Amino acid sequence: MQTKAYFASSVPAALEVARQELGENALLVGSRPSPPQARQYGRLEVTFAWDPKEPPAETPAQTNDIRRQLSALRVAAEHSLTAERLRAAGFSPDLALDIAAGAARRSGNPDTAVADELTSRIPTLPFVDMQPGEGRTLAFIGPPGRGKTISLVKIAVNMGLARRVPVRICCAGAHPVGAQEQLTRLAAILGTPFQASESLAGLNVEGWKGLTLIDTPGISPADRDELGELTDFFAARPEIEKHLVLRADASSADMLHMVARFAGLAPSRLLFTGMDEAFGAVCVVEALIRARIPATFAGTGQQIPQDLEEVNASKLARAVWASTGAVAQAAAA
Ligand SMILES: Nc1nc2c(ncn2[C@@H]2O[C@H](COP(=O)(O)OP(=O)(O)O)[C@@H](O)[C@H]2O)c(=O)[nH]1
Ligand SMILES: [Mg+2]
Repeated sequence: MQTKAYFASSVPAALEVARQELGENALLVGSRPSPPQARQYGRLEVTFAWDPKEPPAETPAQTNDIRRQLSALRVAAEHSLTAERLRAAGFSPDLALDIAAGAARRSGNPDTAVADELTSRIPTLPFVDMQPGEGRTLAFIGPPGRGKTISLVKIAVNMGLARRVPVRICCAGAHPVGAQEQLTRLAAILGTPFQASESLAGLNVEGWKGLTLIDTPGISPADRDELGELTDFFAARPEIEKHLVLRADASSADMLHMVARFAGLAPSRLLFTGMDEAFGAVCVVEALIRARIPATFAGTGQQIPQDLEEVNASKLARAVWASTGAVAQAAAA
């Protein structure tokens, strides 16, 4: 036990200060008139005994301060856990931190906050139903062998023929041997008009009421002339919706490299095929967020026409966030 004296105008006033400073168990041990030299501080000298081992009670202001600090610590811990979980699942460290910071600014359930944050960052655009008499042209561009032709045929069936929208298929440029024949056969099976042209310049895409789908040759880094020809063709026809077709099982760095390579064609959409073969969709989501080019369709298998999905940002975000939990559990096991 220790003692401490307070100068105050009354015993209750001294008790209030002593309880705040020394704790609720401060014990009044005596009071007497203050000596003359201390009278200016209070009429009474009141002495309390207290046990220094008992922590002093916090003032309401201190309690609020501690609560605020605890809540800030909790948010910071949550933030770094989220960032670590996103990073471990394959997001790049800076994007993982950025998403975690955005999620921390959202109120409510932390899991929902991350999914909502991801949803708000994934650019998507729905396929707007075709109106009677409307003409719309979609072109499929990208490197060879990523699924341009197969996606075109899936879209022809699902967005065109199945909805009684007239479809026309065009194929232009120097396609590899057999590719044009494959598309000619597919168009014949679907019963759609088919136009093939050696050069893009010879392609007449105007004046069709319905869906026009253009297959373009796969462009490799060496195909500078073809890329130039495509660039000129699309620059003169800005109304054409250009889907850059990429594989979902590539790394996000590869995807973004392709986006940069085809930037001259100003792709209006990214279309990922092989979602069925990819290990999760983290790379797809990172590429979409970084490229800021929306997705409308995704390929989910080799079956025509059923293996085509319309991309839903919320569904994709929730699937990706749930998959990061599985990665974290596997790492902990
Ligand atoms: N598993 C899977 N394979 C796909 C998908 N889309 C396309 N493919 C396959 O990818 C290969 C190349 O497709 P193709 O349309 O000819 O590519 P293109 O050269 O870009 O026109 C073919 O074997 C397709 O069956 C998909 O969503 N999932
Ligand atoms: Mg092809």
